[in-house]
Amino acid sequence: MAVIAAQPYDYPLPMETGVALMIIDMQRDFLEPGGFGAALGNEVSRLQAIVPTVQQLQNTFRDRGGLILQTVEGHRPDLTDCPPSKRLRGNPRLKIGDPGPMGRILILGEPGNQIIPELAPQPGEPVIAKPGKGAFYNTNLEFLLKTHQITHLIVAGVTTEVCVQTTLREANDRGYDCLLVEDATESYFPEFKQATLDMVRAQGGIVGWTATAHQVLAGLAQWQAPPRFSR
Ligand code: C5J
Repeated sequence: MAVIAAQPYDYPLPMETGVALMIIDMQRDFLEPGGFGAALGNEVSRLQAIVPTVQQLQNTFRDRGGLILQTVEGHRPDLTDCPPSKRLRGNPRLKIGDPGPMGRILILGEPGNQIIPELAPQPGEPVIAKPGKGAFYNTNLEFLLKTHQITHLIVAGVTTEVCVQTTLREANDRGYDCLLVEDATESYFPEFKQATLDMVRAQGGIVGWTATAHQVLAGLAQWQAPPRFSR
């Protein structure tokens, strides 16, 4: 049995466990100027600070043969999967689907919708396109996790209180044991990040666990991916 030192208590990782690293929405839309995040009026630069830490987790999972899943938030070019409420909310300067400096805002396949080059997936690493904030809504994520016999999710990415937290809650309700990596997630609003970390691990881990990347890496050093996950 491997263990990750975590809050509110140690996160147990039995050797036969299916563990996946889930990296949420590390796409140019949220991390670079001119994308969806900036169109909503946010200062995007603070999100870039977590990139090396997420990269470290990604490299470790690759080395250990663990499953790595990434998500991107995006919509079909014809916007049939984008509710008008989402497009119009807040009357942003650039709406979803409008042409922007990195192509059409939050549209699948556009330059702004690409995962940042530092975290680009390797062949065989699934990328789930999601039209909503939660990664389970209108996607085949649950099917994919079941196929790979995954029960434990180590979660990183942006933004902490929106897509990351929504996905954590969706996963928790479906029975997954989720650990949010404190320094591998970020928000445009530091106080919202802190509140999310506190909420996740409150009440005995009502949504899951939190730990630093250092703690996760130390715990993972004792764990070896079962052969079925080896690539
Ligand atoms: C947002 C996300 N914030 N990935 N998306 O709209 O958190």
